[in-house]
Amino acid sequence: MGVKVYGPPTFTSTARVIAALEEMGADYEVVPIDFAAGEHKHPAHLARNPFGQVPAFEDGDLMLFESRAIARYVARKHKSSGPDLLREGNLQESAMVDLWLEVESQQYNPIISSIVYECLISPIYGGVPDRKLIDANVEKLGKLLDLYEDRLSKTKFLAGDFFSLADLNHMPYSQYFMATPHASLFESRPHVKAWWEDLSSRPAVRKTTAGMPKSG
Ligand code: GS8
Repeated sequence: MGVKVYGPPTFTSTARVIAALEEMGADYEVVPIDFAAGEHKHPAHLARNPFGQVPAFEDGDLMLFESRAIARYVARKHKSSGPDLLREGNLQESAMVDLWLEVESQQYNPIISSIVYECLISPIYGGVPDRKLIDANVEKLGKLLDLYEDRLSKTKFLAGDFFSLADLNHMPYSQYFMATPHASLFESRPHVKAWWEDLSSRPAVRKTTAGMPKSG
């Protein structure tokens, strides 16, 4: 039984898993889930992900949900054949990877996902973007990216001078964010800009983002 990723491949959380699989050169199959038909809330999918969300992941008899946990599993499973995304052989480097993984999920994700939702997703469903919420989060993101700019002026990638899962996990929402009118938050910070250009031009990332919105 091969690896299966359940979910639309262009959705951010599904894309996080696919990007990890692509980075590690792993074989996998995407099983699309029909959101319009509410398939994510059907019993068959709830058995895979009890929150009725995507992605869900299957590797033989191992079933997982939560994209960041799945990406870690993929990085560990294939660490001898792909890039070392977790640095678990080095206590200090792995601590820095863990730290920036936490920054992504606890600080970056809530802010950037709100901007992306208001600017790009809500209008698809007939919603009116909440200007106040966008402005507040754009201000917060600017402050957060100042910290990133400082960090990236000292090291090439977030956890150090090596590419890691901490960088990769930033990709899905950043890809969408760059298609919002607020992309200048990245463009105006030279180290953040260079980091994003590096990240977004990786072959695994290009393949993953093929069906996603593009900047500009
Ligand atoms: C979030 C999954 C999620 O929000 C993860 O896997 O990282 N922390 C989880 N999935 C959204 C699609 S965005 O990619 C989803 O399935 N939403 C449907 C719903 O909540 O009903």
